[in-house]
Amino acid sequence: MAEAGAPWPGRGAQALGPGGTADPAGLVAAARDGDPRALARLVSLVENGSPRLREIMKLIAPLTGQARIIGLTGAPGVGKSTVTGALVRVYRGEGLRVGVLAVDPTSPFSQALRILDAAGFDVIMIATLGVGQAEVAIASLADSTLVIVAPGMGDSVQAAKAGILEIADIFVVNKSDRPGAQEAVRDLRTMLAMAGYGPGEWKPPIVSATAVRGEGIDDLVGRLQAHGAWLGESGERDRRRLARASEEISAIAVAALRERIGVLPGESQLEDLAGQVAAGKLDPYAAADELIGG
Ligand SMILES: Nc1nc2c(ncn2[C@@H]2O[C@H](COP(=O)(O)OP(=O)(O)OP(=O)(O)O)[C@@H](O)[C@H]2O)c(=O)[nH]1
Ligand SMILES: [Mg+2]
Repeated sequence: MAEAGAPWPGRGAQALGPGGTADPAGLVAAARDGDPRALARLVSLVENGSPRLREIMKLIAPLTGQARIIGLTGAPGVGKSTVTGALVRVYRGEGLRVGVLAVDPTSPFSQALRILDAAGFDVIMIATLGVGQAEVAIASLADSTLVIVAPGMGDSVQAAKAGILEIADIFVVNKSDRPGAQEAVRDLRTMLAMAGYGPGEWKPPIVSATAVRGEGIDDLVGRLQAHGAWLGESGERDRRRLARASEEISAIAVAALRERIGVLPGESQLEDLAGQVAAGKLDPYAAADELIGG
């Protein structure tokens, strides 16, 4: 999943021992030095739930929180990849290290994100497709979320329905070379006007772009910079990061509890208790107590 494309020269695989095993501290150091193989190895270790996951997370904790995280979301084909590519070129042109994560919402991408952050990337772009859970997940992880729409696909209307207003920090009307682009901008403007924003609130700007030609990208970069500044001044960055951290802790704690009490289907204790409850031998509250009490 991590296409953490390497903008730096690779330094070989010195952190990798025989059989691809490696000591996490060596891998982290190598990844921070710009070794793409060490980075890929770390990402795959966390994604595959390696027994060394905890050790890795502990090691990288003090190294995280530096990267600027930009989320991109929008219906299939609106131009997420094209916009990502254009932004990556601009940021790399400024000498920044940029990582790109393509998100599969079922995988623990927040941990891959942490790895990239700890590895010293200045900017991390995360993109997904489709409407639904993944978008919300991206918005909760990103500092700035771009909602991309394209004309003639009913996207802006669809966007409003999907509650995308709440997650958008910046709207991008891409494919502005196509008919209907101005209408899409107008629709979004109307929607934003109806939403109403108070003083001190961030009102999502609308950027018109033709990403295939690189048009509108400078404007977008400027808006991203302004949003970044607002995040800092308003205290919103800290609020978002706190919310992200508590979500992460809860998710890990709930998963650990589930594992501990064996709530997964097919686990023997649950099955046994279910049998007793179904047969009227035990009430469900008592059964739940027994499950938790272990
Ligand atoms: N006319 C026009 N086409 C564009 C523009 N930007 C992207 N495209 C084209 O639209 C198609 C889809 O672009 P992608 O960037 O792959 O879109 P995406 O949102 O990443 O698509 P998925 O990942 O499949 O959801 C490609 O053929 C692009 O070349 C644009 O500004 N104008
Ligand atoms: Mg794409």
